[in-house]
Amino acid sequence: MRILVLGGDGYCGWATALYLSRKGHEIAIADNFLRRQWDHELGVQSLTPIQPLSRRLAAWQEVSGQFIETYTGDVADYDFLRAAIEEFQPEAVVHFAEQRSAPYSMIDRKHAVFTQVNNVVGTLNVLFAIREVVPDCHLVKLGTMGEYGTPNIDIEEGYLRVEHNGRTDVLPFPKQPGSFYHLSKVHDSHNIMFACKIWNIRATDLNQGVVYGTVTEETAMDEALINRFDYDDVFGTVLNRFCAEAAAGHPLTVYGKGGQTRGFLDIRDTVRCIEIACLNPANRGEFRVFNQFTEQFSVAELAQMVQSAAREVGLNAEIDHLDPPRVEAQEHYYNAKHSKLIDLGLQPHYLSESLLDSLMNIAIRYHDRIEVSQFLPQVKWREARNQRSRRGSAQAAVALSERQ
Ligand code: NAD
Ligand code: USQ
Repeated sequence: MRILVLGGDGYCGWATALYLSRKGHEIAIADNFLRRQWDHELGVQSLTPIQPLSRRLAAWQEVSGQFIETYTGDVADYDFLRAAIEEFQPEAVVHFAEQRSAPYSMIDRKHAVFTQVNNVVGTLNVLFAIREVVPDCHLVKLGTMGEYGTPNIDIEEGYLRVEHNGRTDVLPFPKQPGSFYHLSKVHDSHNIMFACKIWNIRATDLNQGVVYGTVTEETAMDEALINRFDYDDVFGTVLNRFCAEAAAGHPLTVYGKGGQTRGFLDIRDTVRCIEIACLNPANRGEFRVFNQFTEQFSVAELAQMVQSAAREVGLNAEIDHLDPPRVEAQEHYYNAKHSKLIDLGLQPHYLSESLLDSLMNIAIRYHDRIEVSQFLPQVKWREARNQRSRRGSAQAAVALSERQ
């Protein structure tokens, strides 16, 4: 297939582009390197030493013999996106190109506005470009499990059968997102659903859980292909952070009681889920939703698992319960369905089997690059101004000022 990967220089996008390329698909990446700019803005860097995209792609061509096309530009710039889609003529567009950090979106007004404009306008542009240029193309859009929040009932895959005053209907599952970032995904979902209905577009919304791990078969083929590993308080996700903390001898930073339960998946399953979605497209006019995760854990369970894994390699990891920086339920019911991708052939990797290889050992290998000042959470949901905001205003990223 001809597959355009928007956001292909990022964490999920890079692993996906290589995986699909190795499978023989014709791949193009579009990215404007905003993610790399956010590292500069925040004064942080990936634990792993990632290479510039051009060097990554040259290394990929050398080890695999496969060429990946690139389009450098902003998905929120319609002329750029339309031209890229016109030239590449994709059969599927995989859309990763959004600002994906909840804490980043909660830094201050500027970052909240930026996140929603970048994400919502980008997705609207993708929808319009598909409609105008490649109406049969399948949109595979990365959503998030966080769109649902933590309701006191089972979470279904996208839709809920509701009985009300003697009548029944199947309606979008209620959304209770927990940050301006997660809200941007809800807005996207509504826009995509509407576009499918009015323009007969085909789309799959992949409500993905928290992704962990760095290593895929492809990124392991050469050091220059290494994927990013974020561990800072803004972009680092919980498991990466716990492993980096253990490797640096810092206590594991559980926010509050640690009963927060989420869906998780290995990055090797992310890339396979994308392939499954591309190979089994939604029908014209269909807005399909899959819950993309393989296991659910509470934050406290994860801390204990990391503590045990650390012990196996001779590290002593303490567990700290910090004042919760976010506004979220710390103890709650959580049971989210996730059978549709399994039914289509996903064979999950489990955390108990990959915690050491794909996370802890990577954290240990690069522990010299860890900055312990990046561990404590600096963005607080209820504070009007916080440390990240003060730093941000001193080193404002070009992109932020351009969009407002
Ligand atoms: P990432 O930040 O590593 O990658 C996103 C990429 O998109 C970056 O390379 C960035 O430069 C690019 N980008 C952002 N805005 C752009 C724009 N306007 N134009 C062009 N390029 C742009 O993020 P990720 O972790 O790879 O996440 C990818 C997608 O998956 C996001 O939509 C995210 O919401 C979703 N997701 C991620 C996770 C996770 O745990 N990482 C979990 C669930 C869902
Ligand atoms: N947490 C801690 N300690 C930490 C970091 C996080 O206790 O040091 C807690 C958070 O409070 C939260 C949970 O761990 O309850 C998950 O936080 P996270 O930062 O790992 O993930 P989250 O903010 O939810 O966002 C990540 C990705 C986002 C994606 C989302 C999937 O950054 O792009 O959409 O996971 S989901 O969680 O299903 O919404």
